[in-house]
Amino acid sequence: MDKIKAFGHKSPDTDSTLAPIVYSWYQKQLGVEVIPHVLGEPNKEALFVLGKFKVDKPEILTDINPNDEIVILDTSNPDELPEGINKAEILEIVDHHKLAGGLSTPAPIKITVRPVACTMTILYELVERDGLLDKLPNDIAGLMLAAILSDTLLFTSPTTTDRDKEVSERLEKITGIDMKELAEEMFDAKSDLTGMSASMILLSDSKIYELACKKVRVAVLETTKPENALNMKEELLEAMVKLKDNEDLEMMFFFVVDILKSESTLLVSNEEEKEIAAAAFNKEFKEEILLLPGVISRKKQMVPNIERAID
Ligand SMILES: [Mn+2]
Repeated sequence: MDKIKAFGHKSPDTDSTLAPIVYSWYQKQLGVEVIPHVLGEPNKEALFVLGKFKVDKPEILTDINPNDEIVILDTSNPDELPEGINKAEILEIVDHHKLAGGLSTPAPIKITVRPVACTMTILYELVERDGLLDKLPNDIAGLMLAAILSDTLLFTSPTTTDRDKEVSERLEKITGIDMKELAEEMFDAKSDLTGMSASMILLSDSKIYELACKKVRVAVLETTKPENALNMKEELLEAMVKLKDNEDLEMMFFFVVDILKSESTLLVSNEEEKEIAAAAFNKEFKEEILLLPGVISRKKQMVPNIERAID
């Protein structure tokens, strides 16, 4: 029989790249063999973390076969998963996002969705529940800590809960790693745009939503050096127009998030988007740019505000 495959969402970020590895370690302790996968090339931050803890990059999953047994992590949204996902045999979902609907299974499955900032916080709770904390190896604990730091932007994101902080502190003790130092190294890795085209930048952390019946892409670049991206403004705007055309999108919003200042700069490429964004955040544009102090979370701030404005 084929082995169980675990993976996160498309355009894998640090959580979606590393959670399958941690989940596979966890299942191995329970006597179940699970192979970690990713649905695309991980971002630079995730690759940095894999290198730092000397862990192999999960294999890239290209397609899903109808009888594959799969575990879905860090999403439950079919738009962020391969086509044909409902034909596979979904065994389990572990996630920390809102329920988008659309997945269906012929029989009951295990679903763990908790309102925390990162899949790893939930995986830690499952490992703890099953009495496996003593067995947690340093590298696996390090991956968990790194993903929480990434999803919470070192606890500055409004998605952060007390639970994420508590778990991080325990992981810091287990690994002996200074989490501020680790976060700094990760954010530096993520801010390096060398070798990336405008469209790669737009797609590296990017999700498509159906907002008030409109197909909208909300792309984010978390960085400590926003000027690296903003210097490419013209190319980025051009690439946004092309992407909307290719993907039949009605709108696209690109937020360059300054991790250190906890603010974002929003780029949009037409008048309609400008109006929506100005209404969403109650601010005026200067050129094609809108500066948004305090706006750093796609899930809690960007998407709900845009959705309200479109509506
Ligand atoms: Mn996540």
